[in-house]
Amino acid sequence: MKMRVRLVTTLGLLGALLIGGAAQAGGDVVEIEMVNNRFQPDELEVSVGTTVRWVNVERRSNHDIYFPDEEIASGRLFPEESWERTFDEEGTYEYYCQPHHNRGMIGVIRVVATDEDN
Ligand SMILES: [Cu+2]
Repeated sequence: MKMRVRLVTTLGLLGALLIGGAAQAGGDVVEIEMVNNRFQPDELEVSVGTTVRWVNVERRSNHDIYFPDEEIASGRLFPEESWERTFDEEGTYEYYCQPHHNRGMIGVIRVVATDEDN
């Protein structure tokens, strides 16, 4: 897992793309797409240390990511823009898109301990 972290750091986008397909374990990068006014997937479980990257793949709409409990906000993301957050602590992180909250654009990240910690 630690090697994967270093790989992402060293190779940047290329590394992230190579690893993306297997990104469920700690230290990886997992992508969530924003499409059709939804987060896909809208529910995600990741290991501690995982970086989640939200990517706006809409043609026109812009979105944001807002964690109300912590008041952490991405700012507006226009098409093809992305934003990342690394989750270093276990927990359930509920979030939503502020402009489309009332239309159900919500999501949740569940961060669980890695096998190495058990
Ligand atoms: Cu939105």
